[in-house]
Amino acid sequence: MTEHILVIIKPDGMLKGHAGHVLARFEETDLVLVGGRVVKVTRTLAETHYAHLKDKPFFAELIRFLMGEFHDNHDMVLALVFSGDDAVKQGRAIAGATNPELAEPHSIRGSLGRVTTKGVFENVIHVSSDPVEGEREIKLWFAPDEVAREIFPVKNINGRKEWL
Ligand code: IDP
Ligand code: MG
Repeated sequence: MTEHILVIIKPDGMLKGHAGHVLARFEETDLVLVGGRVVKVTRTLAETHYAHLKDKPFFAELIRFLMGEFHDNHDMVLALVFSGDDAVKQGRAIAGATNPELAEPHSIRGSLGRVTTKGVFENVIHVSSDPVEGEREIKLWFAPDEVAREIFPVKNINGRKEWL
């Protein structure tokens, strides 16, 4: 079934110059790139993106991480939308396990990630973990006009498109 996922090159990946490698890995699949933009990560965006993790002990640190505070204040990330059959399964396989130390050696996180001495997971990319999460995240990070295919229904308000 066709699924849609959000992929983010996180600040550690951006700072270390891994965006091209990540793109190349996704281009080896038959997933279709339908959206891409460099986004400045505000606190609101980071907290909304990770809202479901707000009770985790690492939440405050995670928000600071996504805002680039551990990486030279590099608060610009590359956000991508991919569509295709089993996009979640394919994308998560490319990413590898959440903890880079436990991730498969050839996955992005296994090969390029690390756990810092302070215990922060530098795991290079975010990939939506199910289609519902993918839809929520894509609608958070992208406006309808920023996605090149109409992957979700939109409404027209005064000539402007909004997600339905
Ligand atoms: P995922 O990114 O593989 O989907 P989630 O459980 O959704 O993993 O967690 C979101 C992010 O929170 C992870 O990518 C990682 O940056 C961070 N994180 C998750 N679990 C831990 C942890 O146990 N310690 C530190 N950071 C964590
Ligand atoms: Mg997740």
